[in-house]
Amino acid sequence: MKSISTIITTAAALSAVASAQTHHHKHAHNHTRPDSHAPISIMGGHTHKTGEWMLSYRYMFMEMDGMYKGNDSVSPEQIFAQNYAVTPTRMTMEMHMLGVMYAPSDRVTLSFMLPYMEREMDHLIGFAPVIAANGGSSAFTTRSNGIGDLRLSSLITLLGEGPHHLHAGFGVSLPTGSIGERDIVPGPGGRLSRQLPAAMQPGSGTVDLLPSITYTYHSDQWSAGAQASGVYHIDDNAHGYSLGDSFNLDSWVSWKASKCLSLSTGLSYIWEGNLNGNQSDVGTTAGPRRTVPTAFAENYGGHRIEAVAGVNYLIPSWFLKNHRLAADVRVPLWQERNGVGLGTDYTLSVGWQYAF
Ligand SMILES: [Cu+2]
Repeated sequence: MKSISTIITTAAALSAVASAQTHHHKHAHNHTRPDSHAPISIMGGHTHKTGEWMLSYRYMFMEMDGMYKGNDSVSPEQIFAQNYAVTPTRMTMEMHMLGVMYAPSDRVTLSFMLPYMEREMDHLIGFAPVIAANGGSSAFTTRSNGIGDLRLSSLITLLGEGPHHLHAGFGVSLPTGSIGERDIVPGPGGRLSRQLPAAMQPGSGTVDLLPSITYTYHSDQWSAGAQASGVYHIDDNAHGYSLGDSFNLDSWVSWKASKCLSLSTGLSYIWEGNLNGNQSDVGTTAGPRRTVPTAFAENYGGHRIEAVAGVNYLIPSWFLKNHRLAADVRVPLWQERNGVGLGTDYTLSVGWQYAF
């Protein structure tokens, strides 16, 4: 027993020395508090010190439920009354995202993120010939999954002294995700494999620019941050369209509840433009009717204000020391759609991060 307790004491002492050296080397102020990272759904919210690496995994689940026209929730019958044969009723999007960050210097942090996307969309049919072609059922679901678009960015620290930190992000999204996913979709001609609309495709099909700017402030018990970020699609893709450009404004306040736990709340504004161009391989007519709102560019985009609540946890024990676990949930307080489209219900994000 004596020798076991000696080993434990020695191991604990070595671990304490090792972690003290690590802290000294890695600038203790940055990664030793839970709120040194933004809420987990915000990308590029922190930078690293020279030589640091970070690995991360994020899982995001977004649910969209019910159709909107402008600010108003509308029924499937109201969509059919606008001459559509089919309407979406619900959609879920899941994202698994692997990330690597590396800082060649205190001023520059590089980041690499690769998502895997899974989407599912439920529909109702309001046009008798399509219901007949669907074996008499007025409901169907389409699914897609696959690798999404690879994002490469560099974050440049503009101000890194004292409690204030300001960094700019210059990123590019490369079209590694598919835009040719198909599934069985009923139409007047029967249940056939058809090209899915842009809303269901894992990729954008375009090279996109991802600019951002992030400010954070840290006091002893509190911190706050704000980030403006955008996605700019340079050109049209091989299916004749580009997704709408988008702009996000995120803000958050975090309270350091303990050395390892912080709670945050915030507000975000999310703006997304119309789809540009026509989706060349998506059908637009079902007899005298229009097919489905997602086949038409004017039904993409909109804007919303979301409330965010999150938790960051920095594991304090020496076995998983400095591994981070975080979660946040986003709920729209207000939303407006361009044309007619699914409203956002909520988004849940959870993640693991480890810097070394
Ligand atoms: Cu990081």
